[in-house]
Amino acid sequence: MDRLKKIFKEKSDELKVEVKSLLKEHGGKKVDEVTLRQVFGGMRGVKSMVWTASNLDAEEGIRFRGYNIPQLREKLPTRSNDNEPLPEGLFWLMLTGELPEADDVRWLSDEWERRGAVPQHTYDLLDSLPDNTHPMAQLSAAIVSMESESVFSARYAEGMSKHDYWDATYEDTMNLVAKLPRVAAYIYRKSFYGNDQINPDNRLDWAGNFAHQLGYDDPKFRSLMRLYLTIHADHEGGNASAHTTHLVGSTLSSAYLALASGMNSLAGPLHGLANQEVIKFIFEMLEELCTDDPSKEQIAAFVQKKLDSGKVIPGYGHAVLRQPDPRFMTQKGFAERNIPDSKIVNVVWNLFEVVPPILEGLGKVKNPWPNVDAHSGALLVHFGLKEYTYYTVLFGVSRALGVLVSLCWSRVLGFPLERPKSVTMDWVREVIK
Ligand code: HAX
Repeated sequence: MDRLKKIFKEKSDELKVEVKSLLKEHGGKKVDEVTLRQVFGGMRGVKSMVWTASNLDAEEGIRFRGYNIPQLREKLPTRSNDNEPLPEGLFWLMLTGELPEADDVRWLSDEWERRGAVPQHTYDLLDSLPDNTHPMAQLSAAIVSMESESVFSARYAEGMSKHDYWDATYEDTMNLVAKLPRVAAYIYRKSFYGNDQINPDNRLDWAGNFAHQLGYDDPKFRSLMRLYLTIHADHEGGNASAHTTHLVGSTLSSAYLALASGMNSLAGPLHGLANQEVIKFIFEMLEELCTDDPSKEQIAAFVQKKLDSGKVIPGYGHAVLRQPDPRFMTQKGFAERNIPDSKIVNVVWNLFEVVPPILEGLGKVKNPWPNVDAHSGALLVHFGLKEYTYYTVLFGVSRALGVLVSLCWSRVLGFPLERPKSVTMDWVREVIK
């Protein structure tokens, strides 16, 4: 058993005992009440699942196993000559609850490198798709095609005991995370560089190697990828991509099928696709105003025009957060440290000043502040990655870390098939009488 799996097993054995006795003694305890508004309103805030990897506070933002992003930047191992955390370290932390040592992270980089080969039929499938297939649709199709390699599905077909589900899911998770950057980079080079593919560089870490295979070898871009793939990894369990992965996984679909479903969910413009919509919005604004340095007054007028035409301002608002997203602020910090004079980044910072008061003025937007997607595109554009239809794939590669860790935990804790209750309008009319 490998070193990470061993720690995960030990931790999960402890937690299993705790959960069993907790449910035996307190299983009937009420933890929430549901209002009619929540029933009609996308189940906002309804407490309905356990998610060990991270927790989201409306005011404070995300904490991964208790650590906020500034603490992660301080405590997770880094690559020499870089200050940004390695996503390998976050994966280790989310799975075990323990901060890894530098040597643990090196081991994990090597392990993912060892498991990274992508089946030829996945490349063939991608090659067969029309050029106008959205990169997120390509990612989803590629993940489904790799299901042929699922350890879970193979062992299940052979009659695996339910006590071994966690082990097979761990194997699928490690293999999938290892393969994702190669598949994602293949999609990028195929879609935008005439299928001129770049071989991995085995001396690099997971994120650095991804940057390299995309075709970007600027050390600052590698550094950005390490930070980017860390901060997008998880946002507790209720967001659409996490919840979708959880729901599909609860049917005992393999990690491949569950993750592909989560990616389909991430591909919606109210969720992960907002990162492409933000930069599209900015490009459109700059083109219309015929400047790359619009004034705040010009930006305000453009934002107002969008709102008047019945559109949302992408990158602003959140279902849970009620403050500027710490993931936005972290990216802002990266830009201030590394590329303070970038014009496109400056536009993002001006939007940050202009948009919140306008949204507040509408009187209905619960959170007028920027979310993670408001900043990421401008950083990518600065380094030359301008093909914005690809942006959500980057988000997806990162999000896989959190949702797959949680799938491992769901399997080891034996979470059952998810099946909430729906109601009819007749029931609603009856209940309010
Ligand atoms: N621009 C304009 N109107 C907005 C708005 C925005 N950015 N955010 C919210 N509103 C509107 C809603 O459309 C809603 O209007 P109606 O009552 O007329 O339907 C009203 O304000 C109340 O919405 P809310 O309760 O504040 O927000 P929700 O929890 O319903 O929705 C969303 C949260 C993120 C979907 C929403 O803020 C939005 O559409 N934002 C723009 C898209 C975006 O940035 N999505 C990414 C979110 C983060 C994420 O998941 N990243 O992956």
